[in-house]
Amino acid sequence: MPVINGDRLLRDLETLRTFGKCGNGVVRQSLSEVDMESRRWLVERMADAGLDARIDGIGTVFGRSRNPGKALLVGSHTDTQPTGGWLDGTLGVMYGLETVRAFAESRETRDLAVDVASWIDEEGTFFGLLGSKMFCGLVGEAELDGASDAGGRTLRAALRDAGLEGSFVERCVPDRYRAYMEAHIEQGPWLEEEKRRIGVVTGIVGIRSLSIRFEGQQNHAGTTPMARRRDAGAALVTFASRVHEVFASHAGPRSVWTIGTIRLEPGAASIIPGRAWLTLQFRDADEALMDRLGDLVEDLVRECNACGPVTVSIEPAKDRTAAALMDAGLQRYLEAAAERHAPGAWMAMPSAAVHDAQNLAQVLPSAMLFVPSKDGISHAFEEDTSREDIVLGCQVFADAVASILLEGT
Ligand code: HGY
Ligand code: MN
Ligand code: MN
Repeated sequence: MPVINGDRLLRDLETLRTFGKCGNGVVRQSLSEVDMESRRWLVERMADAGLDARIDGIGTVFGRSRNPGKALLVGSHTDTQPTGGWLDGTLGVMYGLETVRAFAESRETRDLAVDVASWIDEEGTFFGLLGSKMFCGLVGEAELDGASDAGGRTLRAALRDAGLEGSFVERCVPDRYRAYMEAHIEQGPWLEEEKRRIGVVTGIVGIRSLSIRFEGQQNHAGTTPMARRRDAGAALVTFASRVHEVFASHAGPRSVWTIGTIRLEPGAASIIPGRAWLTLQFRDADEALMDRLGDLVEDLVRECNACGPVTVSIEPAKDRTAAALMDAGLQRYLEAAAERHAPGAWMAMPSAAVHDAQNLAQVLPSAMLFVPSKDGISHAFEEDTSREDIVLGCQVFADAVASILLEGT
């Protein structure tokens, strides 16, 4: 079986980390200059590994194998949250590259075909899980026309500035592939708490993100009597506390919800906010339950509008991705490889984070492997994984990929 080169893997992960390095973390949001620099570097590394590599028209870096036969597609992402960790996404892309190189160095695997992708904008700077949704035909051009970042810069303008406008966009040709596999850091505490080193993912949660808008009247914070105010900020705070009350009594055991951004306009201590917005994101493996939570949000909007004096509305959902189960057959290959390299130190587990694999699962048999996150921390500069776990995870991953492609050859 192929033997991965741990030093080479770690060296490339550390080099990729330098693009947007900020303390121990990384700031490398989709289509930023530093993101495009990192994508050009990744194209070179893929080409060095013998792949036909390019950045496609939406920003995804795609490396296609020249080898014959059914291929296995490996991917993840290299864009980050506004303040992100160095391994979120990058681990899975570099596992794919290292798998290609290790396969080339082994007589048994050198003719196997493995394509590697770094899907653009998994983190939703413009549009959540954008690259994998485009590849799988899950998003239309009209939705992209409305996509913009937090500062109001449109996706179209960012693609134009990056020189990508009008370039060919990679689309999935299902017949080419045996399966899709993605490795990722767990981003939670469970592997560490259970003293396991490998996670085999059983399923991935769905996600909904809503933007709630509050329209009141900007006015003087001193001269405006309380009874005459239309304070958008006060309405937002009331709404937010009602969300936590109502969701807590209707959510499921694995439901999570987050009010991650709040904006008051104009945002000055002596001015009553005339407008306000909050983003409400919720997740669960049960789509019907998420539909019910969405209905509860609409009930709360009606409740707030009934008592006034601020007008509340829901702006079109920014990100919506369905929950997905991972392929049972592929999980067996990951379990067998984990048992070979980490006997008794692995476990099957759900993913509470969303991943590109849940889009690929709509068009290909798909599976995921997790490695532990130190202290369960992610989406923060403190995100880290031990070097030993990073290298072990890659060997297990490459082993499983080889078994899948060699089966039946
Ligand atoms: O939010 C998530 O689950 C992913 O890390 N973007
Ligand atoms: Mn992330
Ligand atoms: Mn990620």
